[in-house]
Amino acid sequence: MNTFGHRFRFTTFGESHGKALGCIVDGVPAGIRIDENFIQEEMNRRKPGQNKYATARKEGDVVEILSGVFEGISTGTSIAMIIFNENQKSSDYSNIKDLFRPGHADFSYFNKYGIRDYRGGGRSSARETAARVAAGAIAKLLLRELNIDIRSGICEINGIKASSFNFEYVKDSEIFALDVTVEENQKKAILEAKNSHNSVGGVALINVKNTPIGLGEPIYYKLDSQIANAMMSINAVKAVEIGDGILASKVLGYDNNDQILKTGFKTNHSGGILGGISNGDDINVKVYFKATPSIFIEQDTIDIHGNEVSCKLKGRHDPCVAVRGSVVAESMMALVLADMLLLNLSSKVENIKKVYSK
Ligand code: FMN
Repeated sequence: MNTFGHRFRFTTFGESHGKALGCIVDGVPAGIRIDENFIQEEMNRRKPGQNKYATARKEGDVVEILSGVFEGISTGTSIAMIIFNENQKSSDYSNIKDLFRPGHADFSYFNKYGIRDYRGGGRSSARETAARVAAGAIAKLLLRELNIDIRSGICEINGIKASSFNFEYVKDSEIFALDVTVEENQKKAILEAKNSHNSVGGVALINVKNTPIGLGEPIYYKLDSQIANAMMSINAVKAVEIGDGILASKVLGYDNNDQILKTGFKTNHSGGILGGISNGDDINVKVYFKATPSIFIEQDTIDIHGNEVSCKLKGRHDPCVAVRGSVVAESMMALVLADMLLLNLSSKVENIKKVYSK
């Protein structure tokens, strides 16, 4: 299944070492200014090869719009975008073509489909997330019309936690750190792991400002359930917390409830979502990424014939996927919210009358 969303939906295609990746975004309302520079800036935030904390694979990640936009404005038809792969090195994978890399999707893909594209993991590679960022940029352009702002940053690397969150600082940080006071130690943790041929995990925080009240479609398309679904669909994501998340199960009701005043909620433990519907407060979500599976330490595995073999990987890899993953999480948040905005339009008859009554 390669499609996500109901009213604002996108489909991605392409493999890590194939000719191109891309997406088709359907349900985009007509009349949105499609700022191609903005789409490219979003791609550039995610793209690899930018510093020593990311994979050395160099990709331009230039997006070409094929349809759905006329003279810079969305036409209401499907927007197709394509990103050509430029820097594949399939030879890095020839020595592992018959074996299953630990921590990767190789074993499960091969057992499910009986065939696998071993070059960089094929479709299971996080290269696919480039297409999501392109689709997410279109969603963000819609959200922008309503002044809904999504930001993200890294709040934890290898257990080293941020104690304050400065989303402005993220833009200046090579690892998108939210807290300058722990940034150096977080960077050190990444480089130490990288230099010892290992990898680290991390946590991204996604924050949404100015969310309208009412987004989310109970019962089976609740906002929090779809955010969790969207985030868990990102490669290497192993857990998602909405608001206080796990902490909410450890404190007393009085301490967890967000009491309400005329001026708004006194606190925001819920992360801006109650009963699966946005309550107008900031949406806060933490996304937990595991340590990069491709490491350069020898590991045990089996090959496609069931023989035990030793796995020695080559290639270029992110030592901490949470960093670039945070941009993907931001895009997925935009895509969920765009879908929820459109779905919510039919929640009341008054809304329908506003459009159709003469
Ligand atoms: N895994 C690697 O082994 N090397 C990488 O360079 C790499 N880059 C990634 C970049 C991003 C932005 C993301 C989100 C993930 C990346 N991953 C990388 C993670 C793998 O794609 C992922 O762990 C693998 O496909 C197995 O899937 P699972 O961890 O979701 O079970």
